[in-house]
Amino acid sequence: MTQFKDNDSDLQQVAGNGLLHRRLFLGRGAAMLGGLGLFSASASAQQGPLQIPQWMLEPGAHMSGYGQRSQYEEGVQRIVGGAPGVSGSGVSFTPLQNLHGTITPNSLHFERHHSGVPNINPEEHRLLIHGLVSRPLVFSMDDLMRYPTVTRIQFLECSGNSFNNMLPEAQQAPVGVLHGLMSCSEWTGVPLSILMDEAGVEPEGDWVLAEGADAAAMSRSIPMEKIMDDAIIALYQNGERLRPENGYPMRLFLPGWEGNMAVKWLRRLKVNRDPTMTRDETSHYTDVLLDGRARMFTYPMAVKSVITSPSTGLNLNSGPGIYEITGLAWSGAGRIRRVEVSADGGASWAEAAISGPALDKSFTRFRMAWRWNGGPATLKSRAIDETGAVQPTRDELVSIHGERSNYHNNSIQTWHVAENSGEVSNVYA
Ligand SMILES: Nc1nc2c(c(=O)[nH]1)N[C@H]1C(S)=C(S)[C@@H](COP(=O)(O)O)O[C@H]1N2
Ligand SMILES: [Mo]
Repeated sequence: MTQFKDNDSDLQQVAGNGLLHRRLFLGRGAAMLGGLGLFSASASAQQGPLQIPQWMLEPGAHMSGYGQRSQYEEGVQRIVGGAPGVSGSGVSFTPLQNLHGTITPNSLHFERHHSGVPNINPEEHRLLIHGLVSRPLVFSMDDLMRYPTVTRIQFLECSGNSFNNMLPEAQQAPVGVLHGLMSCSEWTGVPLSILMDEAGVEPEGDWVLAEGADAAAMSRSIPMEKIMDDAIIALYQNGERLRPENGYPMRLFLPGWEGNMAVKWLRRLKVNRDPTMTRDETSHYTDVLLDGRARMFTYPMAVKSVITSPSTGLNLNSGPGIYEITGLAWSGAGRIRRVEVSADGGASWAEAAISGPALDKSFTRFRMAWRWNGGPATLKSRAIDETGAVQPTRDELVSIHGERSNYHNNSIQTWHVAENSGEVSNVYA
């Protein structure tokens, strides 16, 4: 937890329970805090001259062919889940509590596999486009690498993300376990519209079956409109080739749509008249409604945000003072227009500062300065996207879906800060 020394009585409170104006995180605002000495709470120069540390007494390690993080950071790990006794099927969560900024390092991208990670030799891998096309095509990796590519920074979120918060009792787990089935990367790949145009889609070809080369042969039906709009065959993730666990050597990437449709290890695209009704779009990834029926084909991930710090385990243990509240906001419908934060359980809200340009269908980092007075506090964030859609409360979502729906939970996360101890817990409120 970042804490600033609170010695400025002019910091303007803009909403209940100590929320301060977002200008403290805009432009030269932070420099103003620095000038007031607010950052230097623990950096006093009392200890005398700097010592010469061990690592200055001899040359350091040689260059290396492939970089590794510091040994002191090895504790930052994906949190690996999965059903007992089932090999290869399950999830691993991105440790959002350890990450800042908006890009997820490839090694920490969340994982969801239905039958493990295949070890694919790219020389032998082929992508077939067939069905209602005038010219079926088969691509080797080399063939595909000759096509033009596009590069975009976009999130990927499993529609099962935040399922923990649909359980009857609020779980006390790190924010990564509660919301870490999502990540954000720079994806580079070939626009699928180019390949489809080359194959020549028949007029009645309204759907595309996408199939993976894993043992699950996981497959989904994608509307042709999305395929021709912004779908890509992703080859690179944050500048390097995809990791095996994220679909090497190629995956389908559908900006803003539920993660399940981003078929990894892509081997086949079949153009059809209708959706195929595969196992993954009928038995799973449907939304149970109050009357017991299930809604299929909920594609875009709705507007959402979460405060990543403070959060469970990231307690306010330096006592009362000024803290940074920070988190992520994103929407499958486009850009984030605004993020609001509340410290009094939703009674009042203040606008957070947004870092950098809010990119389309991408993680957007928000920050808010907060003066914690040591009393109890209830923190929430609420995102609004460029379509005007507002993130719902858990109660609002439950009134539509009941509590039996595991998917598409975009409701507001609430953190409770305990009086005095500053311990943070997950609550439903
Ligand atoms: N072939 C194949 N594609 C797949 C899956 C899979 O198990 N097999 N899992 C899907 C699910 S449910 C999600 S949420 C995303 C996860 O992508 P990631 O593991 O790269 O995070 O991939 C999707 N694509
Ligand atoms: Mo998923």
